[in-house]
Amino acid sequence: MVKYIADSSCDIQKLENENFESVPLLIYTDEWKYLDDGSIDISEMLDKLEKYNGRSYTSCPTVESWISAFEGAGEIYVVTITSGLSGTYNSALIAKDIYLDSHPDAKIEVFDSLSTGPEMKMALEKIMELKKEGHTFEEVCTLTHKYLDDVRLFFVLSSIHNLAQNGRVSKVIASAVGILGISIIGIASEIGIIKQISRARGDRHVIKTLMEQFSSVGYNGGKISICNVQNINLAEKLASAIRSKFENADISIYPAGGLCSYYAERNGIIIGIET
Ligand code: X90
Repeated sequence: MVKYIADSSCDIQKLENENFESVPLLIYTDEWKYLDDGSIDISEMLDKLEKYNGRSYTSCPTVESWISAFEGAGEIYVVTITSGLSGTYNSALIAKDIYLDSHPDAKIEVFDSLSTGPEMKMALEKIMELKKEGHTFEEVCTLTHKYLDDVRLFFVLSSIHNLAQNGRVSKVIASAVGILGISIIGIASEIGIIKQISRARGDRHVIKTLMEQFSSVGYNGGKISICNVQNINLAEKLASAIRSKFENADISIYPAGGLCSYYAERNGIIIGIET
């Protein structure tokens, strides 16, 4: 059996393919915890966190949870959140070694997305498409690594409180926390960490900046995936700006799951684009 697996930072609990499985990360405080398995009421979680004065944290999927997702499969494709910010990729590699000990004929590839959310979803869709076209395991691996090189991830955040609290942004970026009304625009860097590229005030300015960025990385009407944390409005405004230049662009808009909602915070959007 073939299996397609991602950690829950890919925002998707179900894909068209029934052999897809999401492996949850954990979001927690000293008092409660949320397993990011699709059961989180995002709006409630955000409210609760915004009112909470203590610290909050996340942790990567356990090795056991990866292994139980692999169970029964002989050909396995795993896409993880960036190894630059999370231990998730490593825990998947450990699970792979353990699984191969007891299933020596299995084939497993773990893709480090050096990114998150939409880029992971796009990689999974690519893998499924390549399998449908009849490619071998080795070909799917090569072509997917190449695809990941060509997809770019952008984000717009109006708070980086949780990223800063958990040491996932540099001190320089963290010093901007709380400047009201300013959004931070950034990208996943080549080594899979957060890189700020601009700041903007107001949706119009945000969209103008993004459109300039997209053309500077060579966007030419390809596929775009936009996940949003309770900000469908900005996602749709961006989609219509893109469509006004590229009429037939294939754009999907969907809500962020638990992990990305926690880090991108309310009003954040994360965008994957094919270049
Ligand atoms: O292992 C863990 O506990 C998970 C840590 C995840 C840390 C970062 C998640 C960022 C999610 C923020 C905008 C996009 C960032 C681009 C990443 C290179 C969303």
